[in-house]
Formats: sequence, structure tokens, C-alpha cells
Amino acid sequence: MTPATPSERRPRAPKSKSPSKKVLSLEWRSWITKNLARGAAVEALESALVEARVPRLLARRSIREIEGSGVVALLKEESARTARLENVLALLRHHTRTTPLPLRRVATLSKEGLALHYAANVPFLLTGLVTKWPAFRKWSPAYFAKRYGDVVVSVAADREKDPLYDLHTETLSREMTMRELVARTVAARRSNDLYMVANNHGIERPELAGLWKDVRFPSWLDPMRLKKHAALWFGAAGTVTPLHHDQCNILFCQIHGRKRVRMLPPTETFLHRGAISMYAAADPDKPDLRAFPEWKHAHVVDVVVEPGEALFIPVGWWHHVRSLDVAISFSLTNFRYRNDFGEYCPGAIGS
Ligand SMILES: O=C(O)CCC(=O)C(=O)O
Repeated sequence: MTPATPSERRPRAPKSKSPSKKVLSLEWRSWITKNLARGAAVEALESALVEARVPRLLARRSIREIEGSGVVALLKEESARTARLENVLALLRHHTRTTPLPLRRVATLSKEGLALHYAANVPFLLTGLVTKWPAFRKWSPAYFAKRYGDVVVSVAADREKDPLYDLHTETLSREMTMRELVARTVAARRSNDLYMVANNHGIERPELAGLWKDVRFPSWLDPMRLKKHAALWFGAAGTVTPLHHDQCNILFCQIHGRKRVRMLPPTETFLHRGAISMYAAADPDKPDLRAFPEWKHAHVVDVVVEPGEALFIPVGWWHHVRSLDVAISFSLTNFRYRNDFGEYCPGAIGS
């Protein structure tokens, strides 16, 4: 077995001291540890070290010490555990990629119908719910300006100046009247600069409490759990929410305008590479095939959510949202099943 993988450059040899006192650098020692865990022969490692001008005695002693420390056995155990989990994941990923379920469109859904998607972690589009809400007839930029024009709301502003704008919503938060927000949003035509997002907590403003009267809940949503379980989104065409996942299931209701949602299941673990917490480094609108060759085979679900439709975004699913028009959305998370998966954040687990 070759002691080193081609990607692992061998560290430099230590500067000379008496071999009995010298200790190999951490870099060399981890090189030895990794290769021993991969099953490399002691002799091959020793030769490689000597070839890199490590004194033979020091090389031999270091290998022996690492072999006897128990760390190699631990690493082997952990690698086997990871390989077993990868094995399970590969099976699930294979199925989502090669036999993807078409996005199911349903007019109505019973609690049992919801359970099927909820438990299976599969999205669906609900077409017959929002159309029955007074909100669907009433909510528009003009209505917001007329009915709630004087209400001061928080919005994320100057987003274009910050590449991590969605992560920095709090710092970008500005207050303005609903009237000004509507005027700027409509005048912008196409912009990603100004957006009332979930983290602006607009719907929690007492002055906007009237909006709740325009919403109706199916039996599988809990009307007693509203606080922190609903969000209002309002922005111009061209507004983009970057690829991320949430820690809860979401019923994403489109009231006005259209949004294109691009989704990938949690089994697309290549998105963990370079992720900042729940935000992916990869951009599905500009797939970088060199950094992320997995894009070629990834399971991507693309859907345009029309006004009056609601998209179920299951917990852990990566989603990237682009407004195709001036858009108003209302998202709900008050499902009657458990819906707080705060522990789910693979992108925050260090390497
Ligand atoms: O509508 C949007 O821009 C983003 C919605 C979203 O990401 C969410 O509800 O989690």
C-alpha cells in the first residue's frame, strides 16, 4: 500500500538536532497516523521518511510511538463508522438521484396525507389552500400601502453591498414605513437590495395584526401556535434568497407574484463543503463544476410557485429562492407534528 495519497504532500524533514531528543513535527506525526490507519506498512513509512531526510532512528521511534498510542485504533474505528454512515447515505442518495419522485401537486391534503410527506421528508405543492384565503384576494403592494402605509416595518436594506446579506440580515436591518417600502419595491422593478424577510419579524408587529384575519389554517396546522411560526416576505422581482436549509419544515405560501424555488435534498452532502452554518457555498444559479463536480448528478427540484400555491419545504432541504415578480409570501411552520430540529446543522460541524 502506498503510504501517502497523492493529494497529501509530505511535510518537510525536521532541522537536525540529536535524533534521540528530536520530536517530529505535528504535520509529520499526523501523516504517519493517517497512513497507519489506512493500513500502510511500517517499513514503507520508514523508507518514505528517510527519503525525506528524516533520520532513520527518529523515523522508527516516531512510528513505534504512534503505533503504540492507541490513536491509530481510534482513527480506524471512527473511519469505519463514517464509512458505514456514508454507505447508508449513498443508498438513499442513489434513489433520489436515479428515481426522483416528481413534485406532487395536490389540491387539498388530510393530516394523513401530510404525514406521508412529512415523515418521508418529501416536498409537495398544495394548490387549493391559499386560493381560499381572503389574503389571496386582498394582499398586494397597493393594499399594503393603503391599509398599512403608516406602519413602521423592518427590512433588510443595502443587501447588494454584502455578499453574505442573508446571513447578516440583522446588521442590514433598517426601519421604514410600509408606504416607503412599497414605493421603493415597486419603483425598483428588478433588484435584490431591499427585502422584508422572515428575520425582520414583520408579522409580529401589533400594527399588522389585521393580516392574521386574512389567513385560514387546515387541520394539520395549529392556530394556537402562531408566535415565531409565521413570516412575511415582501420584495421586488430579482430578489434572491441564497441556497440554505432550515431547521424546521415550512409551508411556503405564495400570495402575490411568482417565485422560483430550486431545491436539493439533505442527501446532497456535497453542499456541506464550505458551508457557513446553514448557508451553502455552492450557487445553483451558477454551478461551479470545478469546485462542486457533484452538480452534474445532483438531484435538483425546480419549481415556480404561482400566486395561490403553497410549497412544502421539508426540514433539511436546501432551497434557493428567486422572485420572478414583485412578490408577497407568507410562510408557516406551526405543524401539529414536532417541528423544531435545532440539532440539525451538518454545515456547523467542524472538520
Ligand atoms: O422567499 C424567500 O425569499 C425565501 C423563503 C425561505 O427561504 C424560507 O421560507 O425559508
